[in-house]
Amino acid sequence: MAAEAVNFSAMDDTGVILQNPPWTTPANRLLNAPAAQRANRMNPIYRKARFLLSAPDLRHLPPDTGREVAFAGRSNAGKSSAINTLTGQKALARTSKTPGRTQQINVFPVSDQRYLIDLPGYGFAKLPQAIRAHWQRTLPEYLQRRRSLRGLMLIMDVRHPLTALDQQLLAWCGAVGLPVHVLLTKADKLKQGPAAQALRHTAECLARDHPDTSVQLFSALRARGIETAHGKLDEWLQLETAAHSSAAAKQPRS
Ligand SMILES: Nc1nc2c(ncn2[C@@H]2O[C@H](COP(=O)(O)OP(=O)(O)OP(=O)(O)O)[C@@H](O)[C@H]2O)c(=O)[nH]1
Ligand SMILES: [Mg+2]
Repeated sequence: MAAEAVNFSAMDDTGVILQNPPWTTPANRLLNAPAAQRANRMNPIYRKARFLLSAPDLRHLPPDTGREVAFAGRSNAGKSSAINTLTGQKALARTSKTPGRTQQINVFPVSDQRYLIDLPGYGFAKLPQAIRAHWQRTLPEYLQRRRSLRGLMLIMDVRHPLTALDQQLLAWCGAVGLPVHVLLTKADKLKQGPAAQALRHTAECLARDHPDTSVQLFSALRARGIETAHGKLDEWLQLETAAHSSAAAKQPRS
């Protein structure tokens, strides 16, 4: 897609997508309402999230009967921090300055049969080879087999988006028809101009190669972009609010 085809008046001061630029999916139109309407859609249920279990492999996950959204991305990108910010809890998921902190699949129920899943990161060369090999096998298997998985939050550092491993993950998701929403996180590390430029560049690449993928800026540290991300989670988890009744009618993944 040509760069000039992308409408970048489509960002508010937090850099989230407000209109219907070419890379948004029909479902993303839920995110495009005025601020007051979006506030009504905010679902307090996320604050009730709690820790359930850490699964070393897929066999230890809860029964595959509910709905779940997984947070994936490179080691240290900010997956666990994003879960904490989106649930309004400081230490629900364990975070660390050192890459490779999350090494198991951590499961956080937000309500009955509705889960947030914190995945181990990829791309950290210093992890023991056996651990990396195990995860390289387990991640595609999880994406392919897990029926409860309704969407993937792909967390990318806004300063280093779309690495080769991120592209591989996007390709796997595309192959199994799994919807992806990208959080370009650590947006607080960039000034507004460079952050908007990173959003535009990422959106253009996604529009070209993965047209059903949506993207927004996010900061766990400054709690920016929460409403938009909650909108996506509400939709995928079918967390009922009056404003989301149309999204709840969407077909489950087949
Ligand atoms: N400035 C800033 N720092 C962040 C943000 N999100 C996460 N961090 C920091 O980035 C580091 C890694 O965060 P984590 O949430 O542990 O990252 P992760 O992706 O879960 O890492 P692994 O579990 O090792 O794969 C920590 O030092 C966080 O404080 C953010 O939005 N802004
Ligand atoms: Mg983590």
